[in-house]
Amino acid sequence: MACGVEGGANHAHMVIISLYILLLFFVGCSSPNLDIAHPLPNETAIDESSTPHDGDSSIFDTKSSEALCKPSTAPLTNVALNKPSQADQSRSATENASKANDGLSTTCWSASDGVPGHWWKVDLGKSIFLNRMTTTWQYGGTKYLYDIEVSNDDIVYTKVDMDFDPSINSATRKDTFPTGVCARYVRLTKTDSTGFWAILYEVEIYGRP
Ligand SMILES: [Ca+2]
Repeated sequence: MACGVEGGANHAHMVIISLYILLLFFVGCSSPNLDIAHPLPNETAIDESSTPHDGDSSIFDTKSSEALCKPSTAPLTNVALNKPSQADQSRSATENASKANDGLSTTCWSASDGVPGHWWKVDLGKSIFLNRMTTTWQYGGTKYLYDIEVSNDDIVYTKVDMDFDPSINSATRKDTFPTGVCARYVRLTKTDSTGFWAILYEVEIYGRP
């Protein structure tokens, strides 16, 4: 099922969304790469306390990583594909967390508003050295900001200083992990206060299983 458009709180927003829906009718909802100007809903105060942060930096310790992750020469693989995933909320049963890593570009996970702090996470099943990840959002050109955190126990998460270009003008973003990041769980938290909803069509995480 194709993903819906964002909801809105005011009349002007609804009118413009209606126009957008008409546009979708003509171009198809399965085109998340469209760079479409979009109205900003009323901004909501940022609640940084709800954003998961901090953690144990030992996840990047060489000895700890070697104990958890085995070096592998296997081809880089999307190790997140169809793995168990969760989110802090979902807009509907058809736009739940699993839709962000089901391998389908037409399905998505959607939060139910544009408040920053909504998160999505995946259990890779075992600790793996991670290489890079790709996230495909609903819109391009809106400069989504998000934190990437990793964990090996799903309790203590460590924010990763990812290498990405914040000015990239595309719905699909590519982030590279620093060398030696060994993790089983990856959590993505949307942090910007633009008002755009956290709507992820697909998350691909590449490592050598
Ligand atoms: Ca999908």
